Amino acid sequence: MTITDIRETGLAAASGLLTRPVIDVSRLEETVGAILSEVRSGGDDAVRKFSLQFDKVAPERVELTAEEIAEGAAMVDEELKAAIRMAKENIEAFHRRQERSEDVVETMPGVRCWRKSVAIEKVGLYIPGGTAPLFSTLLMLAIPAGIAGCREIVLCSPPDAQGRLHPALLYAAGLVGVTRVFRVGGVQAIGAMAYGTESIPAVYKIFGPGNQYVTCAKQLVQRDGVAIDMPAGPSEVAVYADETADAGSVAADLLSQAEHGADSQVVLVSSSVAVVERVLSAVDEQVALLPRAAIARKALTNSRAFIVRDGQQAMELLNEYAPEHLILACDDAERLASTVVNAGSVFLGHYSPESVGDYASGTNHVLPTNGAARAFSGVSLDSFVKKITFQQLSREGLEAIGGTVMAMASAEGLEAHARAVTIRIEK
Ligand code: HSO
Ligand code: ZN
Repeated sequence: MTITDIRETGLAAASGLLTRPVIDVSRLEETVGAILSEVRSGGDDAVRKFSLQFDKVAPERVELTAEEIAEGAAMVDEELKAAIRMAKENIEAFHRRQERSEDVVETMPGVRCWRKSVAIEKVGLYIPGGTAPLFSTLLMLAIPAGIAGCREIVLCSPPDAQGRLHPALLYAAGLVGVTRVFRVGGVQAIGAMAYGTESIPAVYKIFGPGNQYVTCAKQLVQRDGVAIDMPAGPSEVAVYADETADAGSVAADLLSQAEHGADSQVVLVSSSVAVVERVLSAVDEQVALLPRAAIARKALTNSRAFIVRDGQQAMELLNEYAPEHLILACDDAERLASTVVNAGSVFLGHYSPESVGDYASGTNHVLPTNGAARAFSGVSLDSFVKKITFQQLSREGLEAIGGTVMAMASAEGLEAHARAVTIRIEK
């Protein structure tokens, strides 16, 4: 971790250090695009071919039956089941409160306008594989999808060498109302959900993280009109720690993000040189104890610490960086939090580790990375609905607004627009 002192130089000295490693998907586009178009034309056969080629496993039947899901789920121990249920309750409680009914607005007498949230009928959720697939991410996606009222909630995830999905993933899928489960991963899974195959239904929006091939595939299917949640980049956390912060806790927070992947980014900001030194030595101690030490160590090599003048300069730097997660490990966390303009999710004070939000407090952990927090929000109930506007005019309403529409339509040279009004009024 490099330490940069910006107390004298100001933010300019930091800006080069805050840039993320550039992931250039253009060089992947050809490969990924070719797989997608083969899946589009070849359906299940193509999915099978690529599953064998890339994942070395391709079960004859890709969809799991209800019995298979229940059998897998039954293997989860009671303690983990209870934990998943509690997380589900909290995520559900938080996302349910995002439901809004909007008022009918009478913009002029007789001109009534309103807006309604309507669920996206079919959504696809992608959960990457690995030793422990992130079943928590399935909760973060399927729970709001269920609340929104999505009719078809499709899950795709790559199976292990025996063709099985992780029991906890299956338990979570059963709990949160996933409607169909497929053991397919990679670009072929994204293609299948985008275009549909004999076995896998096409969906209208695809959610979930993945490696750069999966991310590239999501971006490419978008060009064909399939919506996506957001391009997922490497995970990030930034921590602002003042003198009251506990070095061990801050170190653990930094490492909890670093252990996600070798490309994860962690940033530490403090006005105290002593705090930075204490945190970095705690990081050194703790990293050695981690099962994923090698990954975390790699991530730490592209991570940075900054010494700032005060909380205000810290926030200028952090707003510039726009982290996916921001932890304010300081005394006046609430005051600083009110000045956050760019961040995916913010954790206030000394007792709010990011991992709580990752799993169980209720907020969503699918968040904008790579600086996207400047303009994008994390996944929420809104991600699973469209907002449709409605309007209804009375004759009086049309008479009142007609002159305005006619004047504007004529000025744009669009006479049929004007006529649509006059023909009604003149009747
Ligand atoms: N920190 C990740 C989410 C996650 N953490 C899942 C543990 N499991 C999102 O940035
Ligand atoms: Zn995490």
